[in-house]
Amino acid sequence: MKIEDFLRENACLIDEYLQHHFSPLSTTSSLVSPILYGVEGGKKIRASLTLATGLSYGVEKKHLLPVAGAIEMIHAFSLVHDDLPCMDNDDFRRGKPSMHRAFGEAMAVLVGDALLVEGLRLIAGNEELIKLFGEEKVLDMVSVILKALGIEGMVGGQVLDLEGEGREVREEEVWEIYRKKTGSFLTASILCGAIAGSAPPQEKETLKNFGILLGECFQIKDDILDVTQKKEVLGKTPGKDKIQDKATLVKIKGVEESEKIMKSKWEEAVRLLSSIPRPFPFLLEIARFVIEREY
Ligand code: GRG
Repeated sequence: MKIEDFLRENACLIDEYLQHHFSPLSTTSSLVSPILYGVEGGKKIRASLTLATGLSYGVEKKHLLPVAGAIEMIHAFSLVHDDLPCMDNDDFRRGKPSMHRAFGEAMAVLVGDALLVEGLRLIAGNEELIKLFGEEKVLDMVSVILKALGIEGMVGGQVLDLEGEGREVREEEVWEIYRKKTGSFLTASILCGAIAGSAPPQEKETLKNFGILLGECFQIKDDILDVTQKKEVLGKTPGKDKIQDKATLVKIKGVEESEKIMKSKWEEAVRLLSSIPRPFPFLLEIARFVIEREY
């Protein structure tokens, strides 16, 4: 199966799963339609990382769907809050008006909150998941996600990202922003699949290091696309990093050198993954997609 087909199939499954999950609530809560607006579309890379890893450990895709769905809800939360006027102030996301442009700022804050909390609840409060994987693994998934979102993860990275605007930054600061803001949650998405599949601790450690490298590649590519891609393909406003004078590798090294660094990080990631004596066909293909993607 081609990676584009794998991603497309997963995107449909996740959208359908969440539609179905929230439909009983849709008559009682006006939050449901903006929640679905926030989750729909996008590449669903993080969900696919969970599914790809779990599949390599023999877990059935249908059993991983609540976890992958939750991962995408939490990712969507981060995009909704990232786009707010007090953050990166973006009017477009996934080829449509960003949440605060479509539903207003107060609602966007609340929808983001709901996506985060309900996403976590989809794992932590899911009896079916507890029956399938056991309480310990479910708790493990929740702690891995929370660690990835906390001070040493996404929220800490976002603070550094905002503090890095409009000033000279050292390369090491950029790597810290990339690892915390982007890499930590990508890594958690992989680890959730590994936990579901009872991966041995040493393999989880290797997958974690793979995730960190993949996160760095992902954010370098994101920053390159911000400079080189058109709005219609990107689905969001390009050229914003320069306007906001963001701390990016492209700002320090330029596009060409950043490409080279990204490719060498990707090679290292592939080497690392190949050291686990188990095939990871989809994970390897996602890693290639991450560096070759055009959006
Ligand atoms: C965790 C409490 C807490 C707060 C979060 C808003 C915020 C604080 C952090 C922002 C994190 C963020 C949005 C990082 C950027 C990561 C990134 C490059 C996202 C784009 O991901 P894609 O390209 O998007 O996978 P699609 O639309 O394809 O899903």
